[in-house]
Amino acid sequence: MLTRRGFLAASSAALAKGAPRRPNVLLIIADDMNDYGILHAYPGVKTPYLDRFRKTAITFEKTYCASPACVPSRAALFSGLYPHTTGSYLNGSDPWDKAPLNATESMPEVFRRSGFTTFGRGKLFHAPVPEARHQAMWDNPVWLGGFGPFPPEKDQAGHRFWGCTPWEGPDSDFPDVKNAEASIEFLGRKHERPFFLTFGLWRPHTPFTAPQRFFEMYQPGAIRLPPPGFRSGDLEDVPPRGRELVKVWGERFVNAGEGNPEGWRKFLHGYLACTTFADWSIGRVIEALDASPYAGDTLVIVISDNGYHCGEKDHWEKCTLWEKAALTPMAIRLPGRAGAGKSCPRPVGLIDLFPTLVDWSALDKPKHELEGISLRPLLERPAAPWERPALTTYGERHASVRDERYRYIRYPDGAEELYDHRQDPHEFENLASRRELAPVKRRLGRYIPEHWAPSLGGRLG
Ligand SMILES: [Ca+2]
Ligand SMILES: [Ca+2]
Repeated sequence: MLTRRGFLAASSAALAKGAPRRPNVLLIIADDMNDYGILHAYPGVKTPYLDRFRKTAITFEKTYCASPACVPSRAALFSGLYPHTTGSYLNGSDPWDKAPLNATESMPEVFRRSGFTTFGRGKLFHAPVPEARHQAMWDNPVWLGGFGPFPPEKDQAGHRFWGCTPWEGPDSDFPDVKNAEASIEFLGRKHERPFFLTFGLWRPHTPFTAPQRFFEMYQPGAIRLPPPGFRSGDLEDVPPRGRELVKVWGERFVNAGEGNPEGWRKFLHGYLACTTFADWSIGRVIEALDASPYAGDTLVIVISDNGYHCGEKDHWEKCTLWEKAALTPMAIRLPGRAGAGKSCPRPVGLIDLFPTLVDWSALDKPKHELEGISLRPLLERPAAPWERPALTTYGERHASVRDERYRYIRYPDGAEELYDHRQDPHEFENLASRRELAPVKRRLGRYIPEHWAPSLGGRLG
């Protein structure tokens, strides 16, 4: 493992004139990939490439998004600012051409100003970005792609995002495949300067279409129902505002759940197939890196933008404050593979990635203060002490704070939830009314923001 001195030496050496160039960075962002993947929270999930990657990386077992939806999560990731600072609380908030993000520097902009070649493909910000700003971020003409291909109308289950269909067309119908190939092509080129390559996937997000072979890797009869985090009647001890969040999203998938096991099995089959498809797309790019001259001096980060419910807490998709929506996979491979195969149990946030990269890659200081903190101490020593819990918010004044043991949730009306993960890893039993746990709520409540920026708009569901 690299010592702190080793890290500092590497950074100062990188800054010294004529020194070897700084390590490259490969950032891979899956969309809506929950803990079934890298963390194997669902029995039987198939992620062979991520499993192999994990052996070469440090896995952060408790990484939380700043917000459990694409746009606000990515706004926080790429700006280093929390939703309560920017007002980007929801999908549709489209923050990049509004204050304050229009006057900040995004992660790729800081890499570029610091002398890196930047290359971005696929689902990145998931919000409109002014063209001039796009050009300031990326050296390549960015091609994003989209959620398609969508299932044929007869399989759409009422909405083009809800269908669940093995795709019989060619792999190249999928933007993830095109973007993986563009990333592989980029890795095959000669680069004089260090690079910052971001590959953003559109899967396992709905619609659940994936090349047929990924569906065939799961036998429908062997798909476990219910998933391990499900308990009948689990919402009975959840306050009304928490149930409202479930209602906004959960009713989209009325054709699955306790009353419809076949629909539920189909949903899980689609999500698992798309998870395995994403695993393959991620694996192809990492294999290309490993076969390139950059294998030894590239920092590799694999994350998702939010977690995902597959019926746990009678809920589908994301946009809640519970573990299932807030927890995202994260594994980081250091150049030289220091710490390979280790796990870090400390609670951290995707918000911490930007400051970690500024620190690790010795980037020029961003023009604004970042709100996360560098994870370098945990990359050096995954079991190092860590005081700070992770904050996840969704909408104004909906806050969730996670330390290593507890999750504390507070809604705008003051209603609370408290879960003890040591006894209850699926957050079945709300302990918020237990008098003896008041000190835990007080301690975690101190991390709930006092000031909330005015909302930039968007939609709750
Ligand atoms: Ca997402
Ligand atoms: Ca419950």
